[in-house]
Amino acid sequence: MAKWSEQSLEQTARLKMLKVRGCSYSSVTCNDLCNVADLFRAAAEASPHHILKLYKANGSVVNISPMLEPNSQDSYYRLEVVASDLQSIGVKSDVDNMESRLCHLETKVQQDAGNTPEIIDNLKSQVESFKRKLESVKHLSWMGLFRDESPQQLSKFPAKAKGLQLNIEEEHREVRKKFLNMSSLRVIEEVRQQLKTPMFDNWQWEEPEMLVLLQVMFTDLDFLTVFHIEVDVLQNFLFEVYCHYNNIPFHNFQHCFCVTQMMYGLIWLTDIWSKLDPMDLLILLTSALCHDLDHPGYSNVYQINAQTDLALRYNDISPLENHHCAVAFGILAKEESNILKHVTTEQYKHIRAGMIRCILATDMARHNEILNKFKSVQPVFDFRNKDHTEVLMKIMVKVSDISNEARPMAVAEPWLDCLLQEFFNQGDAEKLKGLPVTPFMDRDKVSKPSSQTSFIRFVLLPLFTEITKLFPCLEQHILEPVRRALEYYSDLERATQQEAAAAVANKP
Ligand code: LUO
Ligand code: ZN
Repeated sequence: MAKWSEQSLEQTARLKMLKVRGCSYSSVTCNDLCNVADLFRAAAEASPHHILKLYKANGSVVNISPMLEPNSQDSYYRLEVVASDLQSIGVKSDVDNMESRLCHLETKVQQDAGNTPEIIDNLKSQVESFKRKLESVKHLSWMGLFRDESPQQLSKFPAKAKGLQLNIEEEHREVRKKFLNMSSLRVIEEVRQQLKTPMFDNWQWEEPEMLVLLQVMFTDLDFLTVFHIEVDVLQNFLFEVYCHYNNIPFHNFQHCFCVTQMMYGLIWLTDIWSKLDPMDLLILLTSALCHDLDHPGYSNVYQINAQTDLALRYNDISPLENHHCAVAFGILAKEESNILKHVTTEQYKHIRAGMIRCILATDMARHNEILNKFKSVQPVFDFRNKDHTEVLMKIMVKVSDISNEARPMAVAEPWLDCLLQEFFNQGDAEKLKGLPVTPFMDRDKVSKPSSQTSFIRFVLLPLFTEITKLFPCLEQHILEPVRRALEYYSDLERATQQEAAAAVANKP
């Protein structure tokens, strides 16, 4: 039986000009999959027990499948033999058992001797470092050896939580220092103008700079004057929001910034800043900022199926969105970060109710409910009608939330890779736990182009078309780019299918 080697067996086999023989999409069978995997195994001289992972030149993982896109002269795949068949030798459970036996022993000794002998601390750090080595190999999630930094997991191992927590707190301190140092600088006019359009490229900016740009948005919409917000309170609020987004592939602080920046752009492009009450503008921007706070990287379906604490706490009713909103008001409950400190009780009630409505509206399970409501009022829209403005605000937060494809392709496409990475992590976890695998989260079944063409055709275009009926100027700013994105992914989908069909035709 193959044993886990001291360090991950990394044999980088540059597979130049490897033209993988594809199969027709519908006829992909294990046979074909095994043939392709065998081909890679042979190339990497790996045994049947070794686990292979294939990476693109940019480091993202690709599935080893007959649908694999052929590489070209100047791009290659990187093949790694990342592990042996650890499940069969049960490394994961052995390590877990060792760790829990150690924790049990530590508790027992503390009860008897009143303290923890050095030997136990040494043992624990050795187990910890061995586990870190195992987890350090990326994408072992489907082996049950994934770096699970969820609060539930961390609460079981205080030492690990403490170590990880220190790193995160150090990083936060660094970001805060840079943010406050930069916040006195004046942002140049060209950047301020770009900030008001969907062309803005978030990938060019680091987290302290994004915090400065968020402060610019709140300032340029005159919120500090209208709501008597002190600059240091706003900075504390923005920093607390930053600290409460998690380090996960998609629903992280970058996503929060993108959604807020798109909302800021929509407010200016639609001229809605002159048509809505300033409180409603504050609701829109603050809801966008807070709409995914403390997202764990696993969807509502996962929360409910896995019966997580969130699902239990919110009775399966939009558990994530309820949590995001509760975290937001937890931050506002603190004196030093309460940007609503000086508003009247009536204003506070209005703003709170508006934020709850808008953040809860981002649950995609309610997509059709909200879009149909908007479709019913759009033809007779009246900005003086509360029902009309309330559903418009929900639509604006929803549009901002899923609008990556309205951005330039170079900005949008990396977001889809991040999203699929987070979705596939969930699909892996569902497989490991024996839960139903969410359809578009199964890395063995989802192709990037076809999932995106469906999403654009059936979700994005109907939504963006409806809001463009109310604000025709959005045709050029968000509808046109999304139509171009649909063409791009449709071409990609056709090319992939033609490649597969050609491969079948040429099959010996
Ligand atoms: C829509 C959505 C829900 C949860 C998390 C992310 C997303 N977003 C996207 N999903 N946000 C932006 C995008 C995007 O550009 N593409 C996709 N693509 C696929 C995977 C998809 O179909 N997502 C999807 C569609 C409908 C749905 O509920 C009705 C949930 C997710
Ligand atoms: Zn979001």
